[in-house]
Amino acid sequence: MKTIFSEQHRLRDAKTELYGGELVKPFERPSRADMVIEAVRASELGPVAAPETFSLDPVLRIHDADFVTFLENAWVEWHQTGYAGEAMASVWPARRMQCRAPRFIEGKLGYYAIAAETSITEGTWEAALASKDVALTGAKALADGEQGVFSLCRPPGHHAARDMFGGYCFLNNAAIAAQYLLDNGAERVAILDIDFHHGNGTQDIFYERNDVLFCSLHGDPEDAFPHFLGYADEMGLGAGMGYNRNYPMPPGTPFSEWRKALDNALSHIGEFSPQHLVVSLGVDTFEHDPISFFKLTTPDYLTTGERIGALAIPTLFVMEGGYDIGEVGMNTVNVLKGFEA
Ligand code: 7XA
Ligand code: ZN
Repeated sequence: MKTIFSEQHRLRDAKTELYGGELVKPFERPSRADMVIEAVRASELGPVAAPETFSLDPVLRIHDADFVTFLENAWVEWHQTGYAGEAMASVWPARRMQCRAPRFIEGKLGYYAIAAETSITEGTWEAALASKDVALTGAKALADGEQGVFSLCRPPGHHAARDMFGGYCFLNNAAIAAQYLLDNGAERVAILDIDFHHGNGTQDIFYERNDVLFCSLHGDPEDAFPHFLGYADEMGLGAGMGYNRNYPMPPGTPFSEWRKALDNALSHIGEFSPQHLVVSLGVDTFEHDPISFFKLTTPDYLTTGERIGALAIPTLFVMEGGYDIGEVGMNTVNVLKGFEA
């Protein structure tokens, strides 16, 4: 399997994340991608290629133009204020207030952010652009006939909605890739999100559509970020009714339970009969992940890949979460190897 990877991910190197009431070194840091690419190279999974550069057109198929302009200019606008720290949302259009984007960057950050942990820094926009190129290059290879491709995206994307960033995400790489596949011949694309966190952005983007089936396995939002989306009763709306499936699971969930949800999602995907499958691949379901609460072990990722591969649908794996611990590379590669087995 070919891996698409860009060194430009390093441009996303924030120094601060708001976590537990403190400003800490971000969990979403460059070494994550370095560990994954190292494991890919050591595994002889296949060639590693740099991405092509795409225009903003495929991004604007998913994201609103004003949001894209905001992301492009946010760091410069923040820096010009003279604030000493990184650009961080601290005020929101809360209930019974006006939901509009104000002129000053502090207000714009709150308007476009889903949460406060994700600071915007110099280089963030450039890294997000490169990450979407990684996803689109993988999607193009799939459209050209590849059976499986790994887009090692960083920064990740699944929390980004058409006009919102947060949860370490800016552009929704998986959604941009899925739309590219639809725009290049596919009639139906399924997205399977196996990151520990609910893919609120992806769900929101496709919620009223029946050409994209979205299935997400994740920590119950009662207990886990993003808290305000990802419940089991969110099934889609209008034409999209029935094309959204959520599988929230409680703290401590082991693979024996998680795999039942996976099998259920895979059977829906099989019935949907898509031309392509996009997997939002997060490995923060791992038992030792520092910010999550499932109990998957390293061999479980091999089984997960095998089960996805059994569908025999051309599949693009798009990297989402999974934090900076020794096993992050091996767990990711195990999914890809299982898929190919
Ligand atoms: O898949 N998404 C992530 O891994 C990022 C979740 C961000 C959680 C922040 C909670 N303080
Ligand atoms: Zn996650």
